Amino acid sequence: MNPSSSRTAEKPAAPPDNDFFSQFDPLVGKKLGILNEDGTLVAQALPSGLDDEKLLAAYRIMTQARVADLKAVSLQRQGRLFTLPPNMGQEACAVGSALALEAGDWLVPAYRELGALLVRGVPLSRIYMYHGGSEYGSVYPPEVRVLPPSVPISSQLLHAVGIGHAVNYLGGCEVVMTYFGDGGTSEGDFHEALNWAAVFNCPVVFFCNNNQYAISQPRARQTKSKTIAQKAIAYGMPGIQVDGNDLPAVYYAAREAVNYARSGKGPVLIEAETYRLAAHTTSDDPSKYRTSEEEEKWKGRDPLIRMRKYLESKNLWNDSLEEKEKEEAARKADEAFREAEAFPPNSPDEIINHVYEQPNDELRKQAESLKSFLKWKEGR
Ligand SMILES: Cc1ncc(C[n+]2csc(CCOP(=O)(O)OP(=O)(O)O)c2C)c(N)n1
Repeated sequence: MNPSSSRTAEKPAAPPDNDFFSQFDPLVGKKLGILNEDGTLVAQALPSGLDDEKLLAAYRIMTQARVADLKAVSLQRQGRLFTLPPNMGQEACAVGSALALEAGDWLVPAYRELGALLVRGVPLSRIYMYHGGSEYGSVYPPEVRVLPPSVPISSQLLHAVGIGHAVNYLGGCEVVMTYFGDGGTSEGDFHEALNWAAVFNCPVVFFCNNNQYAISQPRARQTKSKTIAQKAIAYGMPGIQVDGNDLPAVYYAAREAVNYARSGKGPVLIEAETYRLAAHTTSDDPSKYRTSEEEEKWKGRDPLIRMRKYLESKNLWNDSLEEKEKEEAARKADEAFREAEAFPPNSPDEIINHVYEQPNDELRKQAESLKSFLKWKEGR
């Protein structure tokens, strides 16, 4: 699934106002759901466009993301990668949303969207390189139209709106999908981005991974709003809450949002309710702020288990296919890491090279300070 850079998507006719989104009043908090936790269907049918082939492809990428993520955490524990943010539990959000994009659309991630990057064709080796401290890990093939991960919270939303604005200016028909967490909604950048996108009708889908925590801060400490989706009302755009552990539901919400944005009607805010099953980063200890009861409850809602149960009920999957898929995913992850290992971390002098045309005094000072720290560390 490697999108080409050609503008393949046609600008469709504008749908009637809010026909899809008006079913999901974000103030009431009625969530879009398609698969129950036991893998049975909530409604009679899956949304159109989700045929067996697409569901299997989605499950395979979710599996690849899970296996690659667990491997990354293990490599970090061995000291072979640096601090990283695990994705476990959020695979349906990442994969379901990215699958709704067309070739030529743009994806502007935060740092917990491994599955979305894989959908777009970002090589896994680049992701490992990034976590291994090599700047080459941020260089993606241009045709995937994915920006590098963004760690400054919500700053990427403004970049996404900038791209959306450029699309309008150039008369294009691409859509931009951008990601952030529940904590990201407390940043000024979030409000500026949504406001600008709405005022100027930018074709941007704002995808909030509401994983219940911003490091140790629970969602209740970010906002007094009943839902995050309802913030859309203030900016004058549709907002929808979706079960983020339900791949078909995420895909459906994202596809409707992408169609809406592409038709020239402007941005949409999606709040996907999910849970990060692992720590915030490999430097975090969630037992300090979460109960094991809460973690167990969410483990039962694991998006991979739910999809697997559904696929098995349709005779599309079984234990032997599962085993083979995991082996293949592990083989690909091993190969990607071997490739990444050939790219060592950049030196302090190298990392300041591309901030400005020429490094300024402040950057040189920072590089010197990092060099003395590394020297001290080596001598310990
Ligand atoms: C502008 C900025 N402020 C603070 C931080 C430190 N920080 C890193 S992750 C994080 C929490 C983000 O939580 P959320 O947006 O919910 O995303 P999640 O990590 O849960 O996916 C914070 C405060 C940062 N990276 N950038």
